[in-house]
Amino acid sequence: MVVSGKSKGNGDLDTVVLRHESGATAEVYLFGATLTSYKTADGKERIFCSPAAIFDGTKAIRGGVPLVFPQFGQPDKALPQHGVARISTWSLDELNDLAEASVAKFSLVDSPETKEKWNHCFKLEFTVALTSVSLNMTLRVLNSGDAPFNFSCLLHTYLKIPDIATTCVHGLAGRTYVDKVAGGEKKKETNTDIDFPSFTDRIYVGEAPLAKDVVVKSGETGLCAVVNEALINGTPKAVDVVIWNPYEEASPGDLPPPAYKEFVCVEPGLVDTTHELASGSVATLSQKLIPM
Ligand code: TA6
Repeated sequence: MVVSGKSKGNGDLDTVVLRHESGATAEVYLFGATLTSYKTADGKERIFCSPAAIFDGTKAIRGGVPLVFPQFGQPDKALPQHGVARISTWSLDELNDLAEASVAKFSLVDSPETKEKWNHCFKLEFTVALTSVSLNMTLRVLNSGDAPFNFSCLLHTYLKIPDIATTCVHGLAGRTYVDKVAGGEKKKETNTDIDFPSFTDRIYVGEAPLAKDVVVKSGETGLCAVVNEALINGTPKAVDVVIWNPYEEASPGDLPPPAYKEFVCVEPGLVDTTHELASGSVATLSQKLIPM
């Protein structure tokens, strides 16, 4: 009987390894609650992690699924780029091996350190559910304070692919996107399949249908179906989808070329605008990976 459990990863950092009876596995670092590996039952790795990722707790792990909260990018200079969630150590609250899924739940609450940068009370929960055919990740944001706050959140998923030159993302045709490579110009997606001939950094803005399914393909071969959705107080919200590949020109130091060739980021979020969360209210953001 395979069982999930606590382990140690790179840099001797605490991790949780999820093992499903099908043979599928996943690994999550308590640092940032960063999922760094998802292997399907056939043993194939579906998540990209940089070979130069830093595992000493001084900066976000490069790759996997970094959790972005309470800001996307760095509009508030008092906060780190992409906020505090991915650079904080989370707690493991639950770990259950059920027939249908192996599930781990992590949490992070505000602290003097976070309040120094962002003076609000919150509780984050990150739930990972591993099944024989899928991986479901849900980030839950609770405003545990007495006053509303404005926030953004995102799952910064690095999907492993054979080659960015043959990869495309299907399902965003017709959507408006913010092209950050073109200075934030708003454009309309006219392509059925988005390919990646060069540095790409786009926010596909949420609209109806509010949840958003895309398919990542290599040539005409489907690699992974990706289901993205968001709710606030149980009401579906239009989920934004960020698509990123830095190519060599925008590759950061912990992502030395040619690593950019091996991943595409497909990132569900509430990021195009900030969202207000009233005291006691809850937002959830989820992504389900269904490898093909
Ligand atoms: O994926 C979108 C993005 O905001 C890009 O603009 C780029 O900054 C990327 O995230 C990586 O950010 P990081 O702070 O992890 O280097």
